[in-house]
Amino acid sequence: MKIIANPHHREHHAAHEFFRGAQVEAFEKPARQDRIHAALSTTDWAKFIPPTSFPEAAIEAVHAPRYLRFLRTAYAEHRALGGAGDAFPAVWPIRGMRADVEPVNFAARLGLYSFDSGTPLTAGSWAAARAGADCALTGAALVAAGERAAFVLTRPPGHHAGADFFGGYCFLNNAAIAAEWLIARGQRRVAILDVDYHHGNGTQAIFYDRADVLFVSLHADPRTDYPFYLGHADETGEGAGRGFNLNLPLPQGTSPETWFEALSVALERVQAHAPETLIVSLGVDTFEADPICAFGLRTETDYPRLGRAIAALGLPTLWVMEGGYAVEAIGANVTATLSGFVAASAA
Ligand code: OKP
Ligand code: ZN
Repeated sequence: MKIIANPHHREHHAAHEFFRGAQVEAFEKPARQDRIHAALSTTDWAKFIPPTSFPEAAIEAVHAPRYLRFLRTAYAEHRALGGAGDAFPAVWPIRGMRADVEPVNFAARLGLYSFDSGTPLTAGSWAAARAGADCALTGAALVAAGERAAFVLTRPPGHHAGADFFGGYCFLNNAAIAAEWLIARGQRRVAILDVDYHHGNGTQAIFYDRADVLFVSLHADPRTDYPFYLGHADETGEGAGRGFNLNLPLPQGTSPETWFEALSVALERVQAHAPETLIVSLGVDTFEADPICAFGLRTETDYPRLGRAIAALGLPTLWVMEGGYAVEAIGANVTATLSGFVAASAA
């Protein structure tokens, strides 16, 4: 399987984030991709390739031009104002306030284009995220050209980023950018299956009123878990998209057995959509020892089973890396998933 690894990911390295009132080391850190890369390198099937450059139009097909304009220069603006270290938003336009007027003030724009204070904007955030989008597009092009599958190995992740906002460690929605590119290239139906522990609120929002891109997600119940304000079971799509959004929220402590029952429901919905391409937002923060999550998946048994279950669909598949914060196990968990997929695809 070809693996498109983001060569610029290390440029996004947050010094810290805030956790329960304290400054802690950022969970979303460069070692995540490096560990996955090292683990995949030990297999006999992983073929690493660099991304090719895609035009800005492929990003603008998903993200608002004014948001992209902001992101490109945001860190430079922060520094020019005397900002030291990473930029954290501190003010947001909540209900009843205006989001349509772009403020002049930098802090006000930082809040307009974000939804949490847990996503440090660093000197290299744009470079890393933009290269990640190229990785996703490169992978989409490979699968569209007939590859059985490809894996987009990138960070920062993407599934929390919406058309015009960042948050949840995400800036550009890699899975959505890939899906939109496939549709623009003439595919009629694409499915995005999000198995990250957290609900992919950005991906859901981007395709919520559309029937061509199905979004299906298994995740921790937003009543207890991030991103809190989206991801409930009654969110089924709107307008033309009614019926093309499926959320399967699960309680904290969900066992592998229950998780795989929900996966079966998700896979049935994907199959019914008959997509020309399946995009999997792969988060391995469902791991039993993840430091910020609470599901129970195990390295040796459950991740290969996930890979096999996806392979059994027989669909051209683009895997896109999202979360996973147990850094010492992240390489083994991703490799186990993709190895299960590769073995079952060959069979
Ligand atoms: C991104 B992805 C820790 C609290 C959690 C946001 C979690 C984002 C997860 N300070 N902050 O879906 O894995
Ligand atoms: Zn996650």
